[in-house]
Amino acid sequence: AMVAARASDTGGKPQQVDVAVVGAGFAGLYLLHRLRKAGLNAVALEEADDVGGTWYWNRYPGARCDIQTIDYSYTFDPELEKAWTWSEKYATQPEILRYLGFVADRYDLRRDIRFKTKVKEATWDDASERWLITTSNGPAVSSRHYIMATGCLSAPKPPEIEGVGDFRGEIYFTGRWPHEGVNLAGKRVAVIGTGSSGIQSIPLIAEQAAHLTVFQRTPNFALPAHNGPAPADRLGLLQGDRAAYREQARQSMTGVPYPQQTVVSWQLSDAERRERFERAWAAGDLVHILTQLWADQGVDVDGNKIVQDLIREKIRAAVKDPETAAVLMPDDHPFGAKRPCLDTNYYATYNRPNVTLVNLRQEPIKAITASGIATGKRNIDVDVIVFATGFDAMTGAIKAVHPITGRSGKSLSDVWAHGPESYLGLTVAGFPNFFMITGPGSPSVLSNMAVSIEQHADWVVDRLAALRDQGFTTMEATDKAQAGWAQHMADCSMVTLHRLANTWYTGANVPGKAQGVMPYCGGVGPYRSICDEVVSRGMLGFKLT
Ligand code: FAD
Ligand code: N01
Repeated sequence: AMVAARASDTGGKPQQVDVAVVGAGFAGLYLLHRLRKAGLNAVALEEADDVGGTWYWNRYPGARCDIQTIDYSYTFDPELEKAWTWSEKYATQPEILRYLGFVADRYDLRRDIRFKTKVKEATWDDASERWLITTSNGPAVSSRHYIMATGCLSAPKPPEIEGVGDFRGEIYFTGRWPHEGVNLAGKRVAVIGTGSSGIQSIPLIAEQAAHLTVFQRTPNFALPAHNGPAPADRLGLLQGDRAAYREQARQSMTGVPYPQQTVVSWQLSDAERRERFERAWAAGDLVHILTQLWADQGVDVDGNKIVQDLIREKIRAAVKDPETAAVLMPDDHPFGAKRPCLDTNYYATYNRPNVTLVNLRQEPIKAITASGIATGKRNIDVDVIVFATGFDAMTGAIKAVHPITGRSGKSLSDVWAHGPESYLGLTVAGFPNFFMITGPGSPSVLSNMAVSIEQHADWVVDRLAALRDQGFTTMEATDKAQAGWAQHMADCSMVTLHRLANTWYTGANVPGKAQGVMPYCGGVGPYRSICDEVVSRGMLGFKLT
């Protein structure tokens, strides 16, 4: 009866499909394509008025990818790869958005996407073995399967600072930047936050604004992107044997085809380490510097500290004022334990006369006032405040659909009250026929997401097709399998340094959020093998009915 009541709230009969997908970003688009090819009829529900997801919303100045674009692309269709050429090593947001639009058109995906449609609630009905999904716009959807491709960096964090409503100037969020752009000429601008979004936008905002004040709480490691054309060596590898290059990415630790480094730091002399570091610094490649220096850099604090020291040296050299340089030097987390940033002129921006850095560790923000920002020490008047304060990552967009009600009336938020639990990062016990793409428990954000998204979507669609072909109607993770996955997740994270930093990977950036390393730390290739093994062992850990 409850289900029927909700359907009638939308004022019409629910739309009947095999599969409901939420989101039309990188993941939702590929899912639609694969579902259609598997003969399953599907609809994607998307809050925005166009495709693109991350690349639709994040239009701030300087927005780009930080995985080389030849790697950060779909790989499912060699013809698609031939039909599109990236103009740069790291494409800009407008170019990536054009690419996703191109993909949507090429595979005629838009006809199955309902735009400007936010999903509000989802309820499993045991009797009919279907999900009922209510929306902000148009009919509800009744589906056999429910896939959340809602993104792990798609729910911006609220400002969390007192007095935002009092401010008389303009306020912007990097993750919701106005489509028409913002004219900052002649204005006094504040940027709060020095994560990837802040670090990409600060140099360009500084060029436009009369004055820029950067409010930094925790300094971050940033590396020069050295953007330009795609590097000849990487392009050569790709073009030499495209299939082998893509396969190596799928089997790699990070989703980018680099070999596993085996030499450890103490087998190298100072000079050899420096030589490796300088080569990596000059390459302008996040994955290279994170994985190719020495094997212990990501697993051992001493091996890691050597990298940190070398980067701090670079910061000291780039920033003229020694006090400012000291404030910019990260000192509270291992390199790589928090997502490092790729920058263009970031540190040099602090040499400009129109840029000031405020160290919030010494003078925390007390409040936002009518005219600007008040710290413990002073009032700083500004015309514009830019929040580059990040996202309620990995679980934010999933929990925003509330409630998601599974078997026996249990809601996902309640089940996850002490932190997200899953099996393979893709499914949750008690929630039949429910799937998450790059959710907590997936390698997602510790990888080239394009590779993880394709793997997740392929695995899920193949399972749905197999289920249908074998005459089953439901699949659900067992509690035991889920507990085993939690243990395996914890074991994997113990051998990395991620647990030693307070970051959005661990939930530490959102006040009150449950703490724990959310992404799977065991690597993309090993993760893929596990997912394949689950299938080859007769859907190990799943109940099929
Ligand atoms: P998204 O692109 O986030 O799409 C999710 C969609 O779901 C959104 O369009 C959203 O509107 C919609 N949605 C969510 N909730 C609802 C709801 N309730 N109802 C209806 N619609 C809903 N990853 C990399 O691997 N390399 C990079 O270089 C890289 N750069 C990044 C740069 C930025 C600025 C950011 C923020 C992230 C970056 N990422 C990068 C991560 C990036 O999010 C992923 O690579 C990828 O784009 C995610 O695709 P997705 O489809 O899973 O999610
Ligand atoms: O967000 P973040 P982001 N008062 O959470 C500060 C991807 N991405 O949007 O560290 C004051 O990293 C916060 O300080 P602290 C990428 O995966 C990629 O920049 O919590 N300050 C931090 O400095 C990335 O990791 C690209 O002390 C506050 C900053 O705001 C992820 O998205 C570009 C505050 C937030 O940094 C998120 O990046 C952009 C407060 N109340 C994003 N709250 C590429 O380059 C937060 N901060 C590809």
